[in-house]
Amino acid sequence: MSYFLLIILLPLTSSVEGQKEFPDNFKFGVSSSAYQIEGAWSEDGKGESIWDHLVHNHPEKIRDRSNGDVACDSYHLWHRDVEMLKELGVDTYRFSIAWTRIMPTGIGNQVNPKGVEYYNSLINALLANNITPYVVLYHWDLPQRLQEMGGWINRDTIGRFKEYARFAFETFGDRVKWWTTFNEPVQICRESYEQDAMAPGYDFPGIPCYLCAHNLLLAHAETVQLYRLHYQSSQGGKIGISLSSAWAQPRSDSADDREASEMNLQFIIGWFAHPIFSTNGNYPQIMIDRIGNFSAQQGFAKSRLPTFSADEIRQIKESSDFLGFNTYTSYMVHKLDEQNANIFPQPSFNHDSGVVEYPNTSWPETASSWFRVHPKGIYNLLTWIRREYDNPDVFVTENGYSDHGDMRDTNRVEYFKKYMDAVLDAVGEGCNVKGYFAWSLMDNFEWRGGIVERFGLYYVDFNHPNRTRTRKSSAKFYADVIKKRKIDMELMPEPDDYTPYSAAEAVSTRVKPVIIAAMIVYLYKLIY
Ligand code: PNW
Repeated sequence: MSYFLLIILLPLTSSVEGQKEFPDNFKFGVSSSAYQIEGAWSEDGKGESIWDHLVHNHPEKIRDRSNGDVACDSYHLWHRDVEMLKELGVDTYRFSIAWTRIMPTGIGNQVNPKGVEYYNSLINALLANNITPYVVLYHWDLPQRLQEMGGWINRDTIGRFKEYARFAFETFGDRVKWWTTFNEPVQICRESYEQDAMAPGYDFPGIPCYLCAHNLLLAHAETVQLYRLHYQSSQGGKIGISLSSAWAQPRSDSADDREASEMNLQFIIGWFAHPIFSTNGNYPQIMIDRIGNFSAQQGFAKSRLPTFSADEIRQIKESSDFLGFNTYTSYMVHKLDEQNANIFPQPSFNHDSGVVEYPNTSWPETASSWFRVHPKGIYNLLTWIRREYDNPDVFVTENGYSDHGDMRDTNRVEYFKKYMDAVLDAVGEGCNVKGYFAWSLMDNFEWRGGIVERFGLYYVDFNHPNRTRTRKSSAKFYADVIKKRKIDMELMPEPDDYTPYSAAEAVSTRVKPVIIAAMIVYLYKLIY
């Protein structure tokens, strides 16, 4: 009898185990972005971006006063980057193009051939190694010249972006088959204009962030239309957008707290996803209503949330072949009520959304103040997206962990185990998740977090002139997941050996040439 049971149960358990494997066509990758890794900020004709401008004019806004002038120096060291991608065994590499490297002012009358050459070399090397390039057109580094004309608040920027995108499709589209227009529009608009948390760093709540988002959505849709009309059938690629959010965990099971979570997700994800991925298009009704009502109460002649025409709603709807999604963490949420009515300025995005976010102190901390570990969050988000937008194709385009640079980065390994396992749970329930990109290939310039907050699978020695990269435990762990297509919960690999670039070495590299030169001069004088 017991044998009989065993025979029945064995296939069952192995099929449960089997669900924990990544599907055959699931793509694994790593992500990076141009400003965070390339360096060479003004080399070979590159123009100034808003990040170059911010770090040079306001170094005090960066946690350690570092900047991306050299960063990981990938402009020169991309061969090594490709080698690392091969070591990891990834199917695909997500990186961004610096607009100012190929169009120095952002305006299409001037193209920089050296910049084009750089991306051509990188793309060709990836393809030669069987790694699919997954290219982001805009990861936050707007040309400074365009910012001086109003940046994303100016409708003219839509056309400028389209011209840049057209050039990219024309130049790289024979080889690049995966395009993303924008990385994280919420960060681009809210953190840059609403809160002084990104470049250009305005602190102007309640108005510009909605104008920025409106123009970004139009720029996205027009660019996708351009691609679909002129390039998609001949080049055979796909085009989408990467959105982002933390999971909003209701403070309690009460109807009010659950509603706060829904409001938060509609304001953060729905702001961009509803116009593109919902059946009816346009902004979520809750945003239209709340911002409209508050605007009227606050004495505005019309809503601070701009209005799309019927044609624009149609154009934006379905303007993505896939949904890229970045997530790292979760927040606790409850509604803004009488007791805390005055914590946000009026008007402001936070006041409009009517939700208070706060950290759950029982979730483990990371090196970033905004970031605590809560693996269930990614599962909740993926299933929310599936329900809300009729199960679109999703790529997790960023997910990763920040510490202060441990080589034996056990916390990062644990993070990946749990978060990837939660992704598998979502896949098991039918979510169309097609791929996963770890953030990030290597430690890099973490925006306002400088180089203090490190997200890399590879350690980068920012003191070394060669920006030496060394494999952390997490790099070996991720390579194992990719190879076996499942997560080994027991595995904790040892990192590669790493010797920090010492002060003595630094002095000797700089002093040696001086001593040699002095000796030559001395010998010369002695002889003649
Ligand atoms: C991403 N959140 O932003 C960016 O795309 C990267 O450039 C950056 O280095 C990385 O995160 C790490 O900070 C975020 O919802 C987007 O909590 C969303 C969230 C956090 C970071």
